[in-house]
Amino acid sequence: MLSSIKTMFLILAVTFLLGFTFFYMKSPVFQEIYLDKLNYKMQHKKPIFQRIYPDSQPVEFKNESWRLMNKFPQLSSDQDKNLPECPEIPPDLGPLDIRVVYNTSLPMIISQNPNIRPGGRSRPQHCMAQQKVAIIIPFRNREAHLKTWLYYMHPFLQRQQADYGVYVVEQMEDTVFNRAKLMNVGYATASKDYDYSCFIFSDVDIIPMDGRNLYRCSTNPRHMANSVDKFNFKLPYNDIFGGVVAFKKEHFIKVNGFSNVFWGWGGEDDELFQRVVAVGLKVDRPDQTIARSRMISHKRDPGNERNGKSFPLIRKAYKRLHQDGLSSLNYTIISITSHKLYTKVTVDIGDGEDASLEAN
Ligand code: BGN
Repeated sequence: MLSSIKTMFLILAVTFLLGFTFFYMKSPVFQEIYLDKLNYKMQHKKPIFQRIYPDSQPVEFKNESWRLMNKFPQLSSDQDKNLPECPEIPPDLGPLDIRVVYNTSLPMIISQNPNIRPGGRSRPQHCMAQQKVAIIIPFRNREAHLKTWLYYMHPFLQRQQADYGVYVVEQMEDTVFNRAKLMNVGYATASKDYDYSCFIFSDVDIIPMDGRNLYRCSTNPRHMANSVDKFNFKLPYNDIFGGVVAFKKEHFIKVNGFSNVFWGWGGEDDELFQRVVAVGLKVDRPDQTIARSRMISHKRDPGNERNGKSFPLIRKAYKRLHQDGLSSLNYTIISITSHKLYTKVTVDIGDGEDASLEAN
């Protein structure tokens, strides 16, 4: 009797342990810890993060005054080639008051930003920007978030004396969302539009809370949103590379862009990080005090459920790198529309049926 109770107890304990291990290994917590370790195994390359510290003293703004001060007028016509170069660090930048905006409208944002040219383009009037920056935003059914993004980001980018254009890339069909592939389409479309040297890949719901977080490229690919309110302004895991990243054109080509095979939420940014490590690049991160960013909270969108297949894909990133990405990108542009505040690219990227083929 006693021994059968013992046996039953043992069987229960073993089952519990096995079950626990199984679910733990499937959980994002375990996978994220594992992702941090992956680089050490893979090619024995240690990811190196370089911190970028701002040189300038922060300037304090009252409420939203910074949005409406047109201190750095941008240009609405052709630029004089003899202008001096803009300074490395634009003057008068500092922490910003960012909230979710409910009471605005596109006409209001347009009237508050008179120097934005069609397609959401702008550049400084009194100096020549050192970089030409394309901002790529993957999109589907997030009008309210886009409005908040435009409301803050046009004044933000103008204050930073940026020569920039905004590209909103919308997945047309009702199939599972593919953020990474939309980023690749944005890159390809913007590149045909203008001689961009720097590409910033941004979610529509992340707004930087400090003007010193320069939306431009640095020596290495740059992880801008490394201090998000949703994660208490800390990194949830060391190798996180999500939200907003900036790539020099030659670096984005070197990593062959994003993978095209990530359908659904999660992992495509971790995979991009593996590509960066695999080609021997480092990652820059602005200091966490200036990288503070606001994420507009929302429920997970329908059609963008967690991608259950991302973990094995991330582990094999270095194997697929040259076959899967910009070099294998196929899509059909439905329309390219020049709105007053952004260029809207509507695209048919398929439905992932061929994903297993692409992944090989
Ligand atoms: C991670 C996601 C990232 C996302 C961050 C922050 C995955 C892959 C399996 C571990 N990674 O869990 O894509 O940016 O959370 O939300 O899902």
